[in-house]
Amino acid sequence: MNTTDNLIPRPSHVALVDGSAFTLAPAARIAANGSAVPVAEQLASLLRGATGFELPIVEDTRPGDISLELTDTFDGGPEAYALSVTVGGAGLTASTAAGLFNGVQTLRQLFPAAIEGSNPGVGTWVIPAVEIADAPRFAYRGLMLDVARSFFTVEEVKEQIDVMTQFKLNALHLHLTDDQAWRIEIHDSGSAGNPSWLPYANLTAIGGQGAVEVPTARPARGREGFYTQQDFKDIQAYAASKNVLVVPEIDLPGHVNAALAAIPQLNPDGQAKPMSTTAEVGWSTLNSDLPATYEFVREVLGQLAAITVGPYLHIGGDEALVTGHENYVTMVQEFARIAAGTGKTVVGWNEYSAGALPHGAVIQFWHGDLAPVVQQAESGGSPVIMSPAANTYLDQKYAPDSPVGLEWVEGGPFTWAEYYNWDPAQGGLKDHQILGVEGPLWTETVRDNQQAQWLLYPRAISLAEVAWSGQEVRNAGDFRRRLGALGERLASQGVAFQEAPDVEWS
Ligand code: TNX
Repeated sequence: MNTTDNLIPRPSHVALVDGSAFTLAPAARIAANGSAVPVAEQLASLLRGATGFELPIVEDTRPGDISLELTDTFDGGPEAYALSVTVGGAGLTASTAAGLFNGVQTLRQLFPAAIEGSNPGVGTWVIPAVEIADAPRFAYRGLMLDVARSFFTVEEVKEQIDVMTQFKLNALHLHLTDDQAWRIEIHDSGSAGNPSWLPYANLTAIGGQGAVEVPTARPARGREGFYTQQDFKDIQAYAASKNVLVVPEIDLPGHVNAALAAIPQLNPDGQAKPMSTTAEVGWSTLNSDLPATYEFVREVLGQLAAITVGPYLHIGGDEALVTGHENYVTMVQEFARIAAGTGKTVVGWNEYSAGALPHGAVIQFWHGDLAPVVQQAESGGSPVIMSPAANTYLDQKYAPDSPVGLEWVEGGPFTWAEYYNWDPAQGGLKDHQILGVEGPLWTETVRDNQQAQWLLYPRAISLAEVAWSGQEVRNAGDFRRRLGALGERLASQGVAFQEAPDVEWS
C-alpha cells in the first residue's frame, strides 16, 4: 500500500504511474500567481514545519518544484482540481482557489504521515507519481457547532476549521442561539423613547451569560460568552481562507428562552423570563400576535445578514412544541420572508417546510417524514441539506459507556460505520436536489475542543467522504482501512479522536 491508496475522501480518479516517484528536496519552491498565492502560502507553511525547507513562493516553475496553477479552461466545476505528480515535480490545476485548496489537501495526504509533525529533520519527502482528477459529489459539506448550549471561543472555532478542512469539509453552521443562551452581539438601534424600541444589547449582556447544565457533563455547566460582530467577521475571514462558508443560525420561533429573558417585550405579559440551564427542548416560543416579535426578527436578521459573507441565513424552526400549529406556520412563513428580504437564502430545519417557503429556500432534513421534503424540492425548488439523525448526529454516544454524548436518537449508539453506510440520495431525492450533507454537534454534554473532537472524529470523516465521493468509489471495508492509516496523522496533529475498536489504527 502506498499513500495514493489511503486518500480520504476518495478521489474520483486515481491513476498510479508505476514505479516512479517525486522527492521534495531542500531547494524546492512553490510556484503560484495571482489568487493561487494565498493557497501556496498555506501549502508552504504546512510543509515547512516537518521538512525544515525554505519553500519560497515564486512565479515561474522549474524541475523539482510544486506548482499551483489557476486556469479558466480547467473544466470540472468550481471545486474540482487535477493533480499530476511526476519524477520532475508536482502540479495542481484548478479553475478556482477553492479547487486548488482541495488539491492541496490531497497533496498533503500523499506525503508520509511525518509531514504532519512540526520538528524538522525526520523523513524523506517522497510521494508516488500519480495522476488524480477529482471533484465533489455535493457542493455543501458541513459540520454544525452548537455554541449556544456551551460556548466555543473564536480561537477554538478556528482550530475546528483547521481540522475539518483537511477532509475537504467546506461549511460551518453555527447554532448561535437557544433556550440557554444568545451568542451573537446585536446592536441597539433607534432610541429608547420610541414605543417600538427593544433592548437588543441585552441579548448578549443577559443571554450571553447563560449555558446549559447537565449533571453528567464535565464540568456540569457549559461555558458562557458571546461573539461580538467583529468576532463573527474574524471567524468568517479565517474560514474563507480555508474554503469554509459560515452559516449562522438564529433558532426561531422555539428554542428562544434566552431572548425572552433579555427582551421583556417579547413576552405577552411584558415580563422578562428567567434564564434557564435545563437541557429540555421544545418548551419556549415567540408569540405570533405580538408586533414586537416581527420587529425583533427583522432587526436581528437584518444585522446578522449585514455581517454574513455567505449566501445563507438559518432560521431554525425545529421543535416548536408549545407554539401551536397555526401560530407556527404564521411565524415561520413571515420569518422566512424577512430572511429572504435581506437578500440571503433562507435555511431551516425540516419542520419549517410546513409553511409556504420562498422559492429556493433550503431545507435541512434531520428527522421525520422525508416525503414532504422531496415534494418541496420538486415543486418549490428547495435544495436539501441531509442531516438524518441516525446517520449524521455527531453528539450521539459511540457506545453506552462513552464519557460524553447523548443517546436519544433511535438505532444508536453510532460509530463511523453508521455515518458511512448511507446514501444521501434516498426517498426519491436526486443528487441535483441535494445541496449537501451536514453533521450537527449539539453540545449539551460537550465543554471544550477535546471533547468536541472526540465526538467528531472519526465520524465527521465518514460524512466528509459521503459528501465528497461518488457512491461508485465508496466502500466501507476500504474506508475502514484508510481510516486506520490516518490515525498517525491525526495523532501528530494533536486531534483527540475516538479509537474505534474495529479499526486497525496506525
Ligand atoms: C434536538 S436536532 C435538537 C436540539 C438538541 C438535540 C439534542 C434539532 C434540530 N434540535 O435542540 O440539542 O435534539 O438534545
